[in-house]
Amino acid sequence: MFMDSTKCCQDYETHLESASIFHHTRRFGWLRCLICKSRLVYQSLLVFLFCFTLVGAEASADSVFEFACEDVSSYYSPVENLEGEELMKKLSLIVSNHRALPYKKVWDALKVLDAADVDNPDSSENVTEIYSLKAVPKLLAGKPEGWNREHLWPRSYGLTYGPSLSDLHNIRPADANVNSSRGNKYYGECLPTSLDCHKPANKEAASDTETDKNRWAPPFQVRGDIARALMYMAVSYGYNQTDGSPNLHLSDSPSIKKKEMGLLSTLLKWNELDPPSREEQLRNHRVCSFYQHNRNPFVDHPEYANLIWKQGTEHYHKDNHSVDAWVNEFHYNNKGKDNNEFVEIVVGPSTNASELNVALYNGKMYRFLPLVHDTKFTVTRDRSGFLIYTAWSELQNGPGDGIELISVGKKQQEVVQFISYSGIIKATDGPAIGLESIDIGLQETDDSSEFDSLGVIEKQGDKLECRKFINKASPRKLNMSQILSHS
Ligand SMILES: *[C@@H]1O[C@H](CO)[C@@H](O)[C@H](O)[C@H]1NC(C)=O
Ligand SMILES: *[C@@H]1O[C@H](CO)[C@@H](O)[C@H](O)[C@H]1NC(C)=O
Ligand SMILES: *[C@@H]1O[C@H](CO)[C@@H](O)[C@H](O)[C@H]1NC(C)=O
Ligand SMILES: *[C@@H]1O[C@H](CO)[C@@H](O)[C@H](O)[C@H]1NC(C)=O
Ligand SMILES: *[C@@H]1O[C@H](CO)[C@@H](O)[C@H](O)[C@H]1NC(C)=O
Ligand SMILES: CC(=O)N[C@H]1CO[C@H](CO)[C@@H](O)[C@@H]1O
Repeated sequence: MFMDSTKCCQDYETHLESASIFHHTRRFGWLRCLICKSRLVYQSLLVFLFCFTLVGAEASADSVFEFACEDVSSYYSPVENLEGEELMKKLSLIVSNHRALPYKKVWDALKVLDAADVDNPDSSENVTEIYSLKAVPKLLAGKPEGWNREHLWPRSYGLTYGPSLSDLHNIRPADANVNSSRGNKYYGECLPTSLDCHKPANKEAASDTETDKNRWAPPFQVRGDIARALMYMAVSYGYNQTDGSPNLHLSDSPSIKKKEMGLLSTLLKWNELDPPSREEQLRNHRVCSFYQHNRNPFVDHPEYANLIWKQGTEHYHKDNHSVDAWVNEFHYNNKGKDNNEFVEIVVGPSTNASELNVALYNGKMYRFLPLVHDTKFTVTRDRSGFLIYTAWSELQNGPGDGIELISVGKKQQEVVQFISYSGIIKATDGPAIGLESIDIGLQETDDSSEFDSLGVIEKQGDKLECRKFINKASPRKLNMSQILSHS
């Protein structure tokens, strides 16, 4: 009995240190401690006094009160092994029952959640604006020369005066001018044929933003953040809305009338290209602990996105590939700072390289490189007529890492090759989802030279024979000892 109650107060103090910056939540710390203690079945007056004394000594203490959302693994345990609509519904039940803030309280919450100094949010004098990524003084909240509350999922797409309007997962500070130029455009990159594409999207917006008549693309650094925020909205407000609020949905044909925001396929892509950052995870945690007592599942589990929305996509794997291409050589680890990292793909004369992508895996997929990406890959032609595509790209070191080659045809995508270099891995998302890799059985180490590489010396169909090239990496060139064969 004594142990339990003491723990109550100890947790309370530990929590304090990590969260001592949050003055506004401290104030009722003592009360929460009492609440916590009253939940202990064997509470005693003695312990009560003991604890109360501690509270007195730590007058600025935060609470021990743990919200369900703080235990991340139990929070998601009900959705284990689910996918598709079932996963979405279950997630909705988990996240939708949150504590909604009054809309006017959102200002103060953003000053903490989006503070420019993420590690010292309370003392930080600025917030970071979402589309310009510039710091702006907190004091300019709501001022025409300052920042305002940007709804990533626009109000016109179905937010009413219910909890959806003030949901902190969906609101970010934005420069007042940039906010108004985004208006209620849906998210997407300009079409290549677009005649009215502006880059940047606004003179105050970051240089890597763009917009046309209907679409709006935020800076690369936050594209994934925004995608995951919209996915949260579609899940949290996708079902059973009351008081006349519509259910929200994502789609590739956005419609204000149908409350369908988009572009879904673009958001899925951004989720993969820009995985959750530390800042984004910290923000999610703070929304849970200090405000809404719920989490954005897609920040904790970005792979849920494809499990829900990519159900319709056919994953097509066959043994006899119509595609003649393979990962031929790569370098990922050496002594000291990794240098000269690259991946080289060989493409046979009958294969259209525009339809090939490389996906880099670290258990999950974390980077996607289209072969025709003009800044990533260089292309050289071998005497045999084979093309050699080489990207100087960082590759992960360590277990669970792999490289995948995908062919993206008209309707279907085909995993052409999925290799790994530190044991077999099973992909948990991306195009290889559910597939096991072929381990090439060779590794580089922290003692490798920056001129080493691993590469194919012979290929017969799907069978690869690889070799470690010590000090003889040959990016952009086939190795002499390599025998090309059309499978
Ligand atoms: C929607 O309401 C129905 C009927 O009350 C309920 O069975 C279901 O669980 C609800 N679904 C979600 C996702 O809230
Ligand atoms: C806050 O932002 C302003 C620009 O808006 C900048 O001049 C100032 O240095 C920033 N403060 C800090 C502490 O970074
Ligand atoms: C941000 O822009 C939207 C769309 O133009 C507008 O409805 C909203 O009022 C703006 N927010 C503020 C606080 O000005
Ligand atoms: C692959 O091709 C071989 C011979 O060309 C054939 O026997 C085999 O059935 C094919 N496999 C598949 C999965 O199509
Ligand atoms: C190669 O694929 C791209 C993209 O699908 C397509 O636009 C192009 O026409 C193809 N080229 C050939 C020669 O088939
Ligand atoms: C291991 C191996 O066969 N390496 C060969 C790769 O190609 C170079 C020439 O480009 C040869 O010198 C190496 O022996």
